Amino acid sequence: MRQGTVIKAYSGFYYVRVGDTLFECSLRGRFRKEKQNVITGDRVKINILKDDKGVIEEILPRDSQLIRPPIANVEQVIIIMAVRDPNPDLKLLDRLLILAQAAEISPALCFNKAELVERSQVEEMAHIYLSLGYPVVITSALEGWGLDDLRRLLLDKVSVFAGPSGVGKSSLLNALQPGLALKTGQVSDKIGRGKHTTRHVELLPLEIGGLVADTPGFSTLYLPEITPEELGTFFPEIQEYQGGCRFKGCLHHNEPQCGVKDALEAGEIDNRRYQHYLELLAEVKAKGRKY
Ligand SMILES: Nc1nc2c(ncn2[C@@H]2O[C@H](COP(=O)(O)OP(=O)(O)O)[C@@H](O)[C@H]2O)c(=O)[nH]1
Ligand SMILES: [Mg+2]
Ligand SMILES: [Zn+2]
Repeated sequence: MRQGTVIKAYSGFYYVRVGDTLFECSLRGRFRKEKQNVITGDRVKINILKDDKGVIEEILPRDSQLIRPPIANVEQVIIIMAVRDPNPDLKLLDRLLILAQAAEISPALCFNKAELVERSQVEEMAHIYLSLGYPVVITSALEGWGLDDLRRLLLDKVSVFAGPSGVGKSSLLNALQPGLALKTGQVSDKIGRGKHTTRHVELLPLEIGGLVADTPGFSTLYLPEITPEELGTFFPEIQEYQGGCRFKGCLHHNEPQCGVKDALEAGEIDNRRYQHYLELLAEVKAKGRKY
């Protein structure tokens, strides 16, 4: 048996990539009986029948799973924002960072359309996230630079792109690998809505090694069921300064003698990030009350 990765599922067949070869596989009947479903990204063991045909014999345990779009074993989310047109939505960016970490998927950031503003302006934004320990790349899909940095991030990993429509996700993939010829300038990101709910997800193999989903990750932006106390664990700067909080379980909001608020006042914590933390905290608390 050979081990491979399901890169798409379509019309009852599963396309499994083993090394550089693609096999069209069916599923052993017992998986259907056991109601074990196979989704894009699953690592499977197959028996090769002949030519490019095979049968999936075994499904290996998943490390992670995105629900919408349904992809297993995603290792990395590349959060993409344009520096202009549309202006970066930093609140959405912070939310996507939390969603990625809560799903145990490593986030990285990409600021695209960087040729549209002064370099110093992009670097200022990049610096905030770099200093928190997140990988950041700065690109222009239009002018074709920063792409090697992006390739280095994607190398040998299973990644999805995330970010608003129009920031250049499809353009970046095309610039990375022109053979992909993905449609750009289209509002094709709204999967799971309207009539196109059955749209299948495909992982695109990169020539450099690595797989990227052809649809953006996280179509739902609701925070998962995390407690107010957990929220802070997804903010590296809160982790860094909460040792200075007087009260155990401090939420760094109205509590006195708070190390995080002290750091904020000292300018050690970015004020906008802290405001986003408070907004997300309110959301998590409101959600908790419903149950
Ligand atoms: N100026 C500029 N425009 C870009 C860049 N990358 C993409 N675009 C344009 O932005 C628009 C949206 O791009 P698209 O790739 O469809 O974005 P998506 O919705 O995130 O997939 C298109 O008109 C692209 O030509 C860039 O680096 N610079
Ligand atoms: Mg697109
Ligand atoms: Zn505190």
